Formats: sequence, C-alpha cells, structure tokens
Amino acid sequence: MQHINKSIWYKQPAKEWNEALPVGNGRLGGMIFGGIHQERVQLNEDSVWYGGPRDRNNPDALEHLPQIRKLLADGRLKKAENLAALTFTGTPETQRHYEPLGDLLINMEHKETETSNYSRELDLDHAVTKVQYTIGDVTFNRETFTSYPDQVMVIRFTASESNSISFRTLLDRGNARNYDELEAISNHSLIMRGETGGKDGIVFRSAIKATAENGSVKTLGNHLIVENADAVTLILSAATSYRYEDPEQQCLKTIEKVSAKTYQELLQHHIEDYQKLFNRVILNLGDDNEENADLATDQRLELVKEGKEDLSLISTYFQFGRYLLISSSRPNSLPATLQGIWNEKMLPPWDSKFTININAQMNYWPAEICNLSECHDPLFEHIEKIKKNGKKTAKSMYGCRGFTAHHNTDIWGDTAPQDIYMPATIWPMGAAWLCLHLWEHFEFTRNEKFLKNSYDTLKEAALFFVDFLVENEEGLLITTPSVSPENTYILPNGEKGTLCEGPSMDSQIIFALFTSLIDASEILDVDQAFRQQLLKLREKLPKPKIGRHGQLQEWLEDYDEEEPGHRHISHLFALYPGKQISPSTTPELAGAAKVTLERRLQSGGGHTGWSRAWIINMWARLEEGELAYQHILQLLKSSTLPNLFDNHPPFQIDGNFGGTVGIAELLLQSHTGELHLLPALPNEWSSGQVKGLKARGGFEVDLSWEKGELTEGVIHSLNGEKCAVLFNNERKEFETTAGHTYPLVFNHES
Ligand code: FUC
Repeated sequence: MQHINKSIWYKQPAKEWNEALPVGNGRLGGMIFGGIHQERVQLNEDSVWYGGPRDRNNPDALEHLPQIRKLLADGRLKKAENLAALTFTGTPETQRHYEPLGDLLINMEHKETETSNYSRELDLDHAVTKVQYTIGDVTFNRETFTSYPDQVMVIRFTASESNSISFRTLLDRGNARNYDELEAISNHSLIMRGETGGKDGIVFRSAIKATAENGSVKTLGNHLIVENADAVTLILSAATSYRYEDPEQQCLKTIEKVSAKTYQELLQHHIEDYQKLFNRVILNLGDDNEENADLATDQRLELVKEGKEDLSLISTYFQFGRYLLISSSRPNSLPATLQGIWNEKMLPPWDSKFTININAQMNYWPAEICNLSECHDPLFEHIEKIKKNGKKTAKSMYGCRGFTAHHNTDIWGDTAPQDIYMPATIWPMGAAWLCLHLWEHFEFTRNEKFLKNSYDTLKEAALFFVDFLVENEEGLLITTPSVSPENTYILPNGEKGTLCEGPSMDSQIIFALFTSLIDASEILDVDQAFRQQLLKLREKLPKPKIGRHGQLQEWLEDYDEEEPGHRHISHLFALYPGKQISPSTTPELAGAAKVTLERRLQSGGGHTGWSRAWIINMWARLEEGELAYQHILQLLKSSTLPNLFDNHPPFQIDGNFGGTVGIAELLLQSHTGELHLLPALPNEWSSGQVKGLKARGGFEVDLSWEKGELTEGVIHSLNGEKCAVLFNNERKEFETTAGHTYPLVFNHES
C-alpha cells in the first residue's frame, strides 16, 4: 500500500473502538476494526434513537416567570435558582438518546495463523478502508466503504490465490440481547429486526447479503457461511421507521437493487460522489519526508506528543475533518451528533445528541469555508423541526411569539430544557445560534432563493426575542432568566450563581441574529417595519464591555468567575464564530478579548478537545498565527485519539471540526467584508498551498506562498460580486463577473 498524507494507516488491527476507522454516508456508518481472524464493523444508522417525540415543556414555567425574573433583579439568586429548578426544567428532565445499530462480525477461516505484512488504512482520497495481510503464501485484502448514492455499506474480500476466502458472519447487537430476531431470509441473506425501546421507539432493520465468485454461500442457523471463494462482496443495508413506514421492505429493496451492480460499479459511483465534495479543497503544508514514509499514523501522533512537528500530519488532520463531515452529514441525513454518527454505546456520553450551546454549531463551522456547503443541509432541515417544537416552548414557557430552544436537542427537535443542571439548563438561546448558520450559508453562497426560504425561520427566531427581552433600569434590553454557558459567577459578597440577567453571549447572539435579519430584509426588500423595529431594539442591547482586568466581561456586571479556566469562553462568541469584534474593526474590544483568552489559558483553559479547537479559531481571528499553531499542536498532543478522533475525553467529534476550521481560518478570513489572505500564517508554515477555500460573497480562493509571501493568489468569482482583498497591509478592490477567475499580484515590499 502506498501511504501518502491523505491516508491514515496502522501496522496492527484496532484493539479498541478508539483505534478503529470510521466510514459513513451521512446516515449509515461503521467503525472498522480490521481484525485478521475476526473483523468487527460496529454499525450505526443515524435514526436509531430510543423513544418517540414528547412534550416536555414544564407546565408551571410561565406562571413563575415573573417571580423568577423579580428574584434575579433583586439579587436573590438561590431563591431564583431553586424555583427555576422546579418550574423551568423539562418534564421529564431529559431528551431522547442515540443508540448503535449493532455489529457485523466476520470470522475468517484461515488455513494457518501466522500473519505477516499487516496494514490497515483509511484512504481519504477515496473514502475506503483497506485491510491487507499475508498468511502463508496468500495475501488477503478487505475494502470497506459506505456509499451515499447506493445507500449501503459494501465490504469486498479478495485474495492473491483462488478459493482462499472462507468466513462465517452474522449481525449482532449487545451479544444478541438488544434485538428481537436474526433470521436467514435466503441462502445468502440475513436480516436483523428490533426496536429501540421507549414509547413510540424506533423500529429498525438491517440486512446483509453475500455474493461470492466461485466457492459457495449458504446459511446455517443465523450465520451466513462463505466457503472457498475467489472474492466476495458483502452488502449491508439498514432502514428504520423514522423514515419509512415499512423499514424491512426498504432494507430489502435497497439490497436487491444494489446487488444487480458489480463491485466495481458500486465503488466507482461511491468514489465519484465522494470526490465531487472532497476534491474541492487541497491543502499542502509540507510534504511527507522520507522518515515519515514508514511511520504509521499512531506512531507519528506519538512523536508529535513527544514534541516533534509534523506539518503533513496537520494537513491530514484537516482533510480528515472534511472527510468526517462528508461521512456524517449529507442531504437527507440527520445532522452530525456529538459523535458524528459513530457511537457504540446503548447509553452514550451526553446521549450522543445535539448540544447546542456550542458543540453542534462547532460541527458545522467548517461546512462553508471548507467548501462542503451541502453538508450543512441536515442542520437546516433540523432547524425546521426545532422551529415547530420551539414555537410551543416559546408560547407555553415564556408566553412569547416565535420559537426558542435550550442547550440541547434530539432526533425529534425537542426544545424544552435538558437536565437539571443550573449552569446550562435554562438558556433560551440554542435556536437563535443555530439560525445564524442559515445566514452564514447565505453569506458564503449568496443564494437568494435560500435566503428567501429561510427568512421566515430567521424572523421567527428573532420574534421570540422581541417579546422575551426585558428592559432593565438602565434602559438596556436583556435576557432573563439565562446563564453564561456553563460558568458560575461570584458576587462581591462571595455568593455564587449561575442563573443571571443579560449574559454577554446572549446579547452577542441576539445582535448577530437581528443584524442578519436587518440585512436579509433589505436584500429581499421585505418587512420594512420589522427592520426598523429591530434596528431600534438592537441599539438597546448591552454592548460588549471591558472589565476591571482589561478583559471582556462575561456577565452584565463585572463578576469574577468561579472557574477562571472554564472550558466555555462564551463571551468571546463575538470574536468567533461571531464577527462583532475583530482587530481591525474594534481594536479595543479585540484587545480585551485577548486578555480574556490569556486569563482562561493561565488557569488551565482549553482542557477539552472542543474548547482547545475554539481557542485555535479565536487566536486565528486575533491574527495570532503563532499562538493558534501552538494550540493546534496541543489539540494533537492532548486531545487526539489514535484514530485521529477528537478526545473530549471521551471521543467527541466537535474538536475535529473545530480544529479543521481553525486551520482554514489561519489561511483565509472573510468576516469583515474583505478576503483576508493568510491573515495569521504561523512562521512554521512558511511555504504551502491551499486551493478551494470559500469566502463570504461567493468566492473560491487558491493561494500559494513561500517564506510567508504570497507567490500566487487566484480568486474565482461564483456570483459576480465586488471583491475586496487584503494581504499584509495592501488592499485591492475590483468588480467581478460570475464564473471568472482573477489572479492577484501583490507588492512584496508592502
Ligand atoms: C457541553 C460541554 C461539555 C460537553 C457537553 C456535550 O455541556 O460543556 O464539555 O462537551 O456539552
């Protein structure tokens, strides 16, 4: 096997889940262990969740809202929190959780046991995993992929000698404890039937079919047996009642349809589909040197942990992030959860659902800039489910129009508060933040039809705040009750609190939401009166404030925080992913943001993977390339598992996506209205090349640089908008025509 920097590879099978390699098509996923005598493919289907939809809105919320607000305004924190814990938390307190689909277990029958030349690989160029080993004189190969166009997983077994492939296989789920039936439905197919449990739980089906070249296929009991074949193609399909009335029929229909195609055809369709997305971006920060050629990915990661720099591993990490988004979020799939789609636990960490006070949003930060706009779709579809439920939550809990969601949601788009955890639970900002992704998609694509379709959703999200905001004694419009996710403040008298009035993040999110609507209504030439109303309301939102340490204030008052190194840095939303603060437009606030970051880091901040990834983006926005790079290294050193999955700990995929976009933000930024080229290039990345990053305004950008200087810059205009470009201190502005390409020439002395 040839290992280039777009491959992740190992010299031994995975001993545990965090070493296995992920494949997926947005909906159907697998973790490939690559065992020699037993292959385990841990399976997921994105709609296998426990239980059906419920109304968990606390019926006593609205009645107690005025009292909680009054208690907070009077500074009686504990009373407010105690009352809120009873009247504002969900009934019951938790949303639904994600479950695994099961396992495909394949027991190989090899004539001998002595193995040599083992390797396994995830080929990022083709989205195929490959396992290879030699036993005796025979070299065995196993390739696995999950096809988006054909909606199946395909495993292909080949060997260097004819009649060498024999195995038995079956589907499993919790050692046969967590499904109802496993049945041979023909002499070459099995089906697993089950339900996830809970009221209105999901009905699932998964089927496999083996096709052998020479040799034989039969079933015995609930095993599928292959004997003495030259090559075998194993196809796996899955369907649930979430999407289909008759998931069994769907499952079998898919397998039958796909069986008519040859392996080569399936592979080719898969690669064509995948490469249409994957090949849009090229990143080269440094070639693999000779030394690296023999080093497997886990060995290279170990060396980075010991302090060695490895620029091509960083390019691989970047492309792996793009691979993960393509594999866990495609049109018609559900959005990527905390674990993307890959989860082996019946009760996963944080339910493997969608935490929307940072994590689900972080999953989608790379979508636009890394040229995977379509992968953003599932999030937009899910926002519509949230909108429906969130209208009920807005009305029943707060007596407000529009819609709202709290800090989590699930497969059903549940919007009632999650957990009874005061630092996080009562925070009505989740939907508003998600809606900013609609605006971001528009900004990058400039697709007015999309904006028109999304306008009502943006407006309903804003309407909630038109009703919800309360004017305080200083005439400021504030959210109450709320929290600054998920931190605790200390009052001058030493009392500690979480529930509060007007945390900075809330005002920043509302500022961004109102601004997007003001702009959207102008672009679409609609809703003039509403626009005027939002302009007035926006004026009265609390502005970002600088506190006594020179830091950006996290709360309306200049409180100290209980945990100065807290993983959430919510009040820097305005720096990233927001754009209210930047060194060029608000230098003083950018300085304060820097102080905040430094203070967090001095106290051990960034200790979870996603928090570290956020910090990379913040340093990128502060144009501190060197610091950002140190945190990229730190992400690899302390928060990356052997299979390059992000480690919260445990595995949580947001850090992969946050790290990926952080790398892109060092090379290109466009949030201030101009395309800022190489805004924060680390010294160590002195030469490199990136092609195909996207910028706001509908531009695609290719850059090459040497010794930190641009040697080539090309802008592709997709929509014919005016383009402003900034490199070092040189700014150029020019009109463009859609479909045209503009090479840039910069004066290197500037
Ligand atoms: C938020 C974070 C945690 C974790 C969880 C899924 O609550 O504060 O660190 O990422 O989401």
